Amino acid sequence: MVNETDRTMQTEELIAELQDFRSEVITKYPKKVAKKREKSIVLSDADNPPQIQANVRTIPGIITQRGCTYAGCKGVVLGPTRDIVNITHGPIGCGFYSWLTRRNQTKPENDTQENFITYCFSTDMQDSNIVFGGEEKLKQAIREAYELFHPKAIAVFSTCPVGLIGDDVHRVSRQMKEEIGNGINIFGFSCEGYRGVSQSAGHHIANNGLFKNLIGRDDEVRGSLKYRVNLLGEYNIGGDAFELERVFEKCSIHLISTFSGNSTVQGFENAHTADLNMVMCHRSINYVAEMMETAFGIPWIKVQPIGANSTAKMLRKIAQYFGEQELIDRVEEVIAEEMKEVEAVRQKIHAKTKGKKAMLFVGGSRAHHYQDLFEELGMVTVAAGYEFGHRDDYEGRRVIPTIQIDADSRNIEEITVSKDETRYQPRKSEDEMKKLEAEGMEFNEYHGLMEQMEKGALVIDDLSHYEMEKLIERYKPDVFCAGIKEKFVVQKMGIPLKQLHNYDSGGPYAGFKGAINFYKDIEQMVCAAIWQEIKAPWESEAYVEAQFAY
Ligand code: CFM
Repeated sequence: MVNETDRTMQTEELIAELQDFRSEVITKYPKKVAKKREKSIVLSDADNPPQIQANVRTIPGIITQRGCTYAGCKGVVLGPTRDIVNITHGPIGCGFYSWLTRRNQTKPENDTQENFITYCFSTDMQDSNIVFGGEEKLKQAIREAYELFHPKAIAVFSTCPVGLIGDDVHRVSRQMKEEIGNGINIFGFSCEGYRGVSQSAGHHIANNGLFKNLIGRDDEVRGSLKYRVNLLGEYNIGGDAFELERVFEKCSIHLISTFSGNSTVQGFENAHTADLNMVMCHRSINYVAEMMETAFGIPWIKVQPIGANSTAKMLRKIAQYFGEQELIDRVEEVIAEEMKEVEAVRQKIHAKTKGKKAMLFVGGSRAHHYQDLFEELGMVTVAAGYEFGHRDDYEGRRVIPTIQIDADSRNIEEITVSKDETRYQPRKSEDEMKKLEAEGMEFNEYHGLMEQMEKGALVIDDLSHYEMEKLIERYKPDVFCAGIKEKFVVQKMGIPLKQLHNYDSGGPYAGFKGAINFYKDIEQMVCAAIWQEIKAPWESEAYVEAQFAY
C-alpha cells in the first residue's frame, strides 16, 4: 500500500520530471520562440489550474496541427448539412474542404430527399478572376447550381483570395436570392482562411451565419410536444449522430436538430422550438447556444456523450431537466439495458488495457472528451492538448471575462443578439431554474479539460511536431491520438496512432454502442506486439543532425 508520504513523493517526482521535459523542449528553440512556447506548456493541477496560453498565432516555422478559418466554417460546421449546396468561392485547391473529407455521415430519410454532401462545389477561380474580380463567376456558379439541383439553400464560403481582392460574397448572395426567387435562401460567409489564428475563427463565423440566416425561420412545432432538445456541436463523424439518435429515440427524447451531424435546413430553421440546448463540442458551437438563449430563452447545458458512463450522465441530466417521472424511469431502463452489453465487453478488455498510457492532441474538444473512454478502459492520459482550444476549453468558462481580446479575435464579427420580441419564452421559471441549480444542474457552464486531468500531467496547446516527437521519445505512450498529419510519423516511432478526427475507418464512438466499438479498437492497438518490432530508418542507419544557427 502506498502511504501518504510516498504518494506526495511520487507527485513531486512526477512534476519535477515533467518540468524537466518542458525545459528540455523549450531550450531547443530560439529565445523568442522559447519564451512564447513556454506559456502554452503547463502542468495540470485541478485544484489550482494554471493559466495556459491558447488561441494565439502559431509561430511560423513550427509545424502545427492547425487548419484554417475556412476549414472551420465550411468543413466543420456547415459541411455536414445535407441539403445546402455549399459553394467554395476560390481556387480549386481549396475545394478539398468542399468535399466529404471528414467522414461526416448523413442519412436522408428517403430517396427523394436531397443529399449534396458527396458533391464538391467550387468557383474554380483563375488568374483573371483574381485580377478583374470573381463576383461574376460566383453569380454564374450560383445560377448553375440552382438550375442543376434546385436546392432550398445555397451557402457561399470565402477563401483567402476572395478577401484579398475584395469580392463581396454577401452582396452577391443577396442579389442572387432576389434574381432566383422561389423562396431560395442564399447567404455568404467571410471565412477567409487567414481571418483567424485557426479553424476556431471559422466556427464563430459559421455560428453567426447560422443564427442570422437559418435559425428561427420556421415556427411550426412538429412531432412530440414533450422533451424537445437540440444537440449542438455533434458532427456525425463515423456515424456518432446515428447512435445518439438511436439512444434519444429509445428514451423518447425528441431531437429537433443537431448542429450539424446528419442535419437539414429544416432542423436549423426549427431549432428554436426546442426546450433545451445541449452543447457537446463547446469550442465550435457555444456561440449558437448563447445566442439562442438570449433570443428565445432556451437554456443550455454541457453534455458529453463520449464514454458509456458519460452518455448515461447526459441522459440523466436531460431527465432531471424535464423533471417528469415517466422520463426519469425510461432513461434508467435504457441505461440499465445498454450498460449490460457495455460492461460485458468493457470488463473483458479492461484487464488488458488497465494502466496503459494515452496521449491526446486533437482539435478543440476531443482531447478532453475521449479521456472518459480511456478512463473506462483503466488507461491514464499522461499528456493532452488542443490544436485550437481557447483558455476556457482548458481552464473552464469562469476565465472568459479575463481573456484579453486581441486583434485576431476582433477580426471576427460580433453580432448583437437581443430578445426576440414575439418568440422569447423562458423554458423554466426563475424558481424552477434555481431549484435545478440547487440540485446540482449547471447551466451555461463548462469546466474545461484541466479539471479532469491528473495533477502533474502535461497540457500543451498547439503542440508542435518537435514537441510531439520529444513527448513520445520520453514517455513512450501506448497509444497516441491525433490526426492524419501525425499518424505515420508516430507509427514509424513504434507507437500506434488512433485518429480521433475521422476515427480512421472506425466508429461510431459516441453513446453506448460507440463505447463498445472504441474499447475493441483500442484493445487491438495497445495490445498488439507488432508495434515494438517497428524500427524507424534512423534507428538503424546513420543520419546527419543539424542545429539552428541563431
Ligand atoms: Fe469540435 Fe469537432 Fe473537435 Fe472541432 Fe475539428 Fe472534428 Fe476535432 Mo477534427 S468541431 S473542436 S474543428 S469536436 S474536425 S468533429 S475532430 S479538430 S476535436
